[in-house]
Amino acid sequence: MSLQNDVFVKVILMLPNKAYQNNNIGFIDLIQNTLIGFIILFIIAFMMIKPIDERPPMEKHAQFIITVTWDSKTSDDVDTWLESPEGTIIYFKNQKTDVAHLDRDDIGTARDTIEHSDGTKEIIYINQEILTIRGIIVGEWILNVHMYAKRSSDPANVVVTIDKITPYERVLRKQVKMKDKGDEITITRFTMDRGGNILKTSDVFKSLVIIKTISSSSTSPYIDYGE
Ligand SMILES: [Ca+2]
Repeated sequence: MSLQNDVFVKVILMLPNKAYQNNNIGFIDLIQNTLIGFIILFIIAFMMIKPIDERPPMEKHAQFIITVTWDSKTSDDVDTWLESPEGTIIYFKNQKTDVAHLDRDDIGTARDTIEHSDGTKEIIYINQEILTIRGIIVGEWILNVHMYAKRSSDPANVVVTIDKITPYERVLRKQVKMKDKGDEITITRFTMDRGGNILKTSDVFKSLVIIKTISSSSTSPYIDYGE
C-alpha cells in the first residue's frame, strides 16, 4: 500500500467506530484497485492506437507502353502518332506532353551508330519508337503509324504492340506492311475508362498527319514528307 493510503488509513482509524473504520478501509482498497485497472486499460488502449499516416495517398496511374518496331537494317523512317481524347497529338514534333511522351524519333539506320569511350564505333541495328501513356484520360485514343521516308525498295514490316504495365497485360499486337512514302495506317482506336481499362477497339482510319498539317499551316509551314 502506498504512503498516501497509509496516511489516509491512519486518519480513518482515528474515527471512534471500529466497524465503520474497517468498512472504509475495504472501500478504499476497492476504489484503488478499480482506479489501477482503469489506468492499465488506458495505457493498453493508448498503445494500440494506430499512428495517423499524414502522407498523401499514392496516386495510381495506369501505364501503357506503345512500341513500334520495323525492319532493323533499313533506313526507312516510320513515325508514331497518337491522339489523346482531348485532341492532343503526340508525335516527333510534340514528343513530351502531360499524359504521354515519345522517347525519340527513330529515323532508321542513320542514327544506329554509337561511339564508345575509347573512340571505337559500333552499329546497333534497331528501328524502334516507344511511346508511353502515363495518365488516364477517359475517351478514345487513336494510334497511327506513318511512313515519313521510304528509302528501301521492299515493303516495311511494322509491328506495333501495346502493353498495360499495372497490372501487366498485352493489350494489342499488330503487324502491318507499309509500301510507300506517305502511307498512314490507323493501328487502333481504343476507348479508355476511369480505371485505365480498354473497353473497346476499332481500326477505322483517321488521318492524324492531315489534321496536324492543316492546324499548323495557319501559323507555320509544316513540311510533311521532307527528308
Ligand atoms: Ca521516325
